[in-house]
Amino acid sequence: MSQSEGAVGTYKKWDFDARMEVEKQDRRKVPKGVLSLLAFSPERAITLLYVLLALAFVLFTTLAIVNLQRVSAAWEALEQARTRSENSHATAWHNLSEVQHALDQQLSAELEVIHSRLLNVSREVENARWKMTQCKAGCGKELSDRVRVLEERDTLEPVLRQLAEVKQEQSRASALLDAALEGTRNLSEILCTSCPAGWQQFAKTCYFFSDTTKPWPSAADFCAGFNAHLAVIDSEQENKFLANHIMGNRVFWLGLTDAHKEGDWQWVDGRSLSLTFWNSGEPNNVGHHGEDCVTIYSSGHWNDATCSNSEAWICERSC
Ligand code: 2F8
Ligand code: CA
Repeated sequence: MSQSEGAVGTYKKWDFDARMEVEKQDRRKVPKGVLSLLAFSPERAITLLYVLLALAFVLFTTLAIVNLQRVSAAWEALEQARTRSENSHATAWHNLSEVQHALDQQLSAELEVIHSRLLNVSREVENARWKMTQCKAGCGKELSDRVRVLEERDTLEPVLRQLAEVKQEQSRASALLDAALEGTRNLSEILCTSCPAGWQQFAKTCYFFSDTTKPWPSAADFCAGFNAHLAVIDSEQENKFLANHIMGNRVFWLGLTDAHKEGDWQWVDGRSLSLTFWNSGEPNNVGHHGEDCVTIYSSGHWNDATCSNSEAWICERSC
């Protein structure tokens, strides 16, 4: 590089640096846009300021209105909530007072019941007290009597229990005996093939129809002499069988009498009278001596007759 070329370069660099410095200083003083606006005229700047003020006013008013609306809505919501709260409070109060009323009623009813029970109890207590004052020696005796009865009952209890057991045993033994007797009877019936001469057989039993007559006691003795007794009737078939062997208007003594007690008819073998074939109007116990012995007609009907009368008779014995 030449010397002149070096001088021009130095000058250019100095000029450029000077301009840069001026620009820097300008930038430091005022913003460029505002300065350019204000730079036109003061009226225009004032107008601009008014516009800005108006805008600020509008913005402020808008914000105020919005806030007012929000406050109003909040107030309304608050009012509604207060109304709801008041309503629910009133409802709750109403319900509560109803419940209280019901409880009051229930309580007073229960109190009345308790009161009446207490009255009863106090009456009973009063009654018992009165009885105690009235009850002196007599009650003591009554009490001791009751205690004695209770003690006796305690003593008797085992004896009664034993007695019941004995009765049970007796009843069992009696049942066994009955069964054994039944077996014996069946056996004797099986073994029974024929009756003595002159005796009639019916259902394993032999019967003797007399040709002569005797008073009832003698007839009974006669039968006993043959290991038999006057006829005892315990079925309709048996009564019919006997009636069929009676001819005409003949009558025969049966083994039935009430000689021991009027009206209490008993068979000679000890069986009680249950099945009867009394003739119409019998037994009538007529005559001076009464009628304590029974005869059977050919019709099969019975009549009470005087025992001392002389009549035919029927003996009976097992085969
Ligand atoms: O001999 C006594 C007898 O007389 C009548 O029978 C024939 C009586 N009968 C009537 O009166 C129906 C029996 O009762 C009486 O025993
Ligand atoms: Ca009679």
